[in-house]
Amino acid sequence: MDGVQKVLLSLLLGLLLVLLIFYIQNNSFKSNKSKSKTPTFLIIGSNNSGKTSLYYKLKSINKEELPTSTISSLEPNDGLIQLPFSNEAIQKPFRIVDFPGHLKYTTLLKKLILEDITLDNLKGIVFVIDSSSNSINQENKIKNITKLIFEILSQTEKLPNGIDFLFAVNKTDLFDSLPIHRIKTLLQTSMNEIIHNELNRSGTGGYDDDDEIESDKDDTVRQLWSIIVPKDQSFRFEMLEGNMEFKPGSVLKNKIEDWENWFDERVVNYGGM
Ligand SMILES: Nc1nc2c(ncn2[C@@H]2O[C@H](COP(=O)(O)OP(=O)(O)OP(=O)(O)O)[C@@H](O)[C@H]2O)c(=O)[nH]1
Ligand SMILES: [Mg+2]
Repeated sequence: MDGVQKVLLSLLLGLLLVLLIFYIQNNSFKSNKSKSKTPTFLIIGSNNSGKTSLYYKLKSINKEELPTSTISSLEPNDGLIQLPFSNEAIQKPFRIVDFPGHLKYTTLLKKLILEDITLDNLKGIVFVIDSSSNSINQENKIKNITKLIFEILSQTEKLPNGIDFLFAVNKTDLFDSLPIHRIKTLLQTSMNEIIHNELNRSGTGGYDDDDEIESDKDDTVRQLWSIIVPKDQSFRFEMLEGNMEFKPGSVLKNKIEDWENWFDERVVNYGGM
């Protein structure tokens, strides 16, 4: 092969490579685009609460195979489930995403909600909580849970009807599992603290409306919360636009009927059947 042939051959290979990259990018863009139009349910919550176990359990209702065990997730699990569970004849595909629990991923989670799933397609959020007192009593546990709830509600409550949450109080099979009303009260008290700290900071949008310069983003969030929680009142989940349901269960013991029903109700309400 002479020099000219070698140059021509490398040019040809280069061109093929460019075409291949273009083809792959184009196709993955298309599949992302169609995925992001699918109505979606999101599973979030602190780490080790049982999110991935629930994700696979829900998939197994659709007769998909369960993995024998889960490890702490570093990446989201992103798939499809057929809903409603209770009526196979009218099932349609819904996207379901299990997002890892570490607080350090919160910015990524917000990006996923706002830019990938989009609030329009988000049909509900399952917030999984490990109900064992062993877990709840860990230092800063409740605070970390409510920080995440606060961050996500600060986005979802911007919608006129908010987004519905299912607080899936998991691991009720454990002997030290706390009753659901106790968990709800702990979360409510902690949320109240976060909200009032936020609103009493000086700046615009909160209760103490002075003209210090604050970022616009902070101001909108504070304005939103000042409308949700009237001055001198304590936060209650019932004040939110989205429907907030607390339901006990256990993925391990297969006690997830209440949670299945919650999905089915959302799907019927969604009207997309
Ligand atoms: N006792 C009990 N254990 C459970 C239950 N559900 C899940 N687990 C266990 O809890 C551990 C954590 O479960 P995962 O599903 O991996 O938790 P995760 O929320 O996905 O955790 P990260 O990915 O780290 O955020 C595993 O050992 C599960 O077997 C339950 O209902 N009861
Ligand atoms: Mg996981």
